[in-house]
Amino acid sequence: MQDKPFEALTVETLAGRLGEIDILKEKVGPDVSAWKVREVGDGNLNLVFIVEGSKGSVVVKQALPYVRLVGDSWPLPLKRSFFEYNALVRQEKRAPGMVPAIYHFDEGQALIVMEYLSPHIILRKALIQGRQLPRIAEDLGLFMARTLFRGSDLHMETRERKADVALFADNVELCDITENLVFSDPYFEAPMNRHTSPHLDALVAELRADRDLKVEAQKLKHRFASCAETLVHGDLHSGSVMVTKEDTRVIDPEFAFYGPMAFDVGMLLANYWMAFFSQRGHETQDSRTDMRSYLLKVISDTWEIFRNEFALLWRTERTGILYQASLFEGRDDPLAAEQALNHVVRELWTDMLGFAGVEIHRRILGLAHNADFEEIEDADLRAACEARALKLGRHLAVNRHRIQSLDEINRLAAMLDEGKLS
Ligand code: SR1
Ligand code: MG
Repeated sequence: MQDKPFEALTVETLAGRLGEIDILKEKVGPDVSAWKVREVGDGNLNLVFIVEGSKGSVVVKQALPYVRLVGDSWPLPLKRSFFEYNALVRQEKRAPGMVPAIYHFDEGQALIVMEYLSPHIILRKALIQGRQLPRIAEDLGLFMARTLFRGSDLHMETRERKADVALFADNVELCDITENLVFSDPYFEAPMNRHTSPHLDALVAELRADRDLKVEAQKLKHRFASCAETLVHGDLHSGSVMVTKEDTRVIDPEFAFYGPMAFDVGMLLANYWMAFFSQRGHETQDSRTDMRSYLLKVISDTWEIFRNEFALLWRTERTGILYQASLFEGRDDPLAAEQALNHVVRELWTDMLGFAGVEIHRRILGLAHNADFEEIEDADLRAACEARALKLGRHLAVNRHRIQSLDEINRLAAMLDEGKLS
């Protein structure tokens, strides 16, 4: 039997088209005519529906054959839904309980039916509102260490890993988005770029003329494109995390592919630094001083938790072909494996800082901006916040091999934020 051709769901057609799927009736309720459907997608790419019924609710996420943000002038393959589904399955195995439960996947219609997370909200929205989430550093530090370590040749059986590298290598178009939007477009006048103008024009010209910065951005792109170390989430910013005070979940891994281990960590920390610099734009009568301190602490804690968990997995789960235990755990040299671990963590550190730097730049200079800054209505104030972030981003990308600690970076961030450095 031939598969039905792809058709985008609508609020009106969803119940009729998905009402026969047993798991949906079980989760939402048997009376399909009573289902309430809302479209809530506010991301750049896909449709997202919440379906409510007498028994409960589910989320239906469907890819569109184009980039929603731009329209059908930018086609984008539906197969990204396949990669998202497969990444979610692997993430659940490697870091249990950290992604939504998956109820149903339809490859032809590019749709995933999954757990409705409630009362969760998107982390980015929470941070803009000035809400402090007590669990994010620990939960996301552990999530990254577990998924990144367990998806690499440090842990996996290498035949299985190579097959998986080949599977995800077909996620070409989403990698292409990142390769252009993150690593190249911010550094020249790419057609879809925009920035707060004229306020940032001089700084933007300076950054685009900065030879050291452009070389570093291309070195990072080189790592991104050619270093198939582990299955990365590929788009781990604060819009890809849903939170309550008690729970943290990671969503939206459609950009997943085998890439450099530090990419997810750098992207996440970059989004925290941007949240930090945007706080002055959201400060009304309520001071955001505590929120700023909280965000800097989240950054330091996330890295520390990531590093400690990575070290624990190194000592207890290093079953793969890299730095193989039989070579390093001899009785005569107990420190050899620790020396190798220090080397690997040092490389993660410098890569992470570089990826953070370019992620900051692309969110202010490129096509896809962050609500953290976009929701600051006063353009003077927004530009002031963005300029500080751009300067930190340049420092991270260019000086990453010389930077020793997050304390050092956070002190610099605080000085920029307080106008003590220009
Ligand atoms: C054209 S897509 C723009 C951005 O949206 C996604 O969330 C990714 O971050 C991508 O770079
Ligand atoms: Mg997304």
